[in-house]
Amino acid sequence: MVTSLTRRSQLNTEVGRLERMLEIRAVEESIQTLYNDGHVRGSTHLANGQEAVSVGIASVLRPTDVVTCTYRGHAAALALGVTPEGVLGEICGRVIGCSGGIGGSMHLMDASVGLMPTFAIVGAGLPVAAGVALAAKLKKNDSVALTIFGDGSTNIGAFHETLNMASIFKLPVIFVIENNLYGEYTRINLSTPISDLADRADSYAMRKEIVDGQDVDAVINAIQSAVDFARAGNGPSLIEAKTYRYSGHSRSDPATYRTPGELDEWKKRDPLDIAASKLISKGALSENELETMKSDIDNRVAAAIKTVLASDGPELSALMQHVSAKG
Ligand SMILES: Cc1ncc(C[n+]2csc(CCOP(=O)(O)OP(=O)(O)O)c2C)c(N)n1
Ligand SMILES: [Mg+2]
Repeated sequence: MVTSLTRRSQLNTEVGRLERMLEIRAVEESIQTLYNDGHVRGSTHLANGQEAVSVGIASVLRPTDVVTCTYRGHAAALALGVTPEGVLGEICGRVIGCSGGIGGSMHLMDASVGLMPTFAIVGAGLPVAAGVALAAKLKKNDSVALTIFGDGSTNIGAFHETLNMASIFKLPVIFVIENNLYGEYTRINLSTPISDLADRADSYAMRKEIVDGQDVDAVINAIQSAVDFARAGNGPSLIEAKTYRYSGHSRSDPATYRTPGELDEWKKRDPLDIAASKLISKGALSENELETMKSDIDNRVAAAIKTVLASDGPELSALMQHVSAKG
């Protein structure tokens, strides 16, 4: 059986990283179809266009490090190692889902690869990551925590409070902003008075870096430096990955509020194309091998969907599991 841990180790090669980014894109596209066909209850948020950020992060972290991220977390879950069956099963509310089908699209988790349940509340993953980092520091176990969140989240109180505390306590935590230029239906220039969000680190005397979020190698370098810095006991970093989401905010949003032409411009710098052409130009991959890789992925995703749709939803009693109350 393929485990999340074995899938994580597949990111050790450049070809493996491209393959995972292609898989994420294929899974995300299939989610939109599953949603349109009525298999997904509630909402769902795609991260297509942002694959290099998740794969870059997962390529650097150890499975014993901890990650928190948002409702836009399918890509991070797949990158960290969760199988397509685990992600699609959860999104369709089946027991084979990575949270047993009781969490849904916004609540993916897999402790074996360090993924805490993903957060639907904007900014909520940041203080939790800082808490995990504080525990690692007290236990002196050399682990780091990393939290992924959007540009809009940098306007929320939890962002500022957490950065301040992380800096004062020199916590081994890495804050990663996926700056995709939109928070829900609002463009960043209408909500935020600065364009380089990494500059917010200055208020907290924190190390910062801006990175091209379309280039997985650039993301790896930025994350590696921040992780080395944190493991050496120097404290947190704020990394801003400049990226773009191809879909609307969620499920049926056609994103008509976008600046005309903007999507096409970003697609010219597609993270999958950038990674594939680098490998092809240095002779590490042929066009034929790339096509075979893509059709193998399509077949695997189609098989995963078949398995998911044939599997059961959780029993009603599952609602009361993992729930506690103090009388
Ligand atoms: C505390 C809170 N406020 C508002 C919302 C509604 N909401 C959901 S997503 C979102 C936009 C967040 O944008 P951003 O942080 O840029 O992340 P992105 O969706 O672009 O990845 C908002 C306002 C929420 N979930 N939680
Ligand atoms: Mg955003």
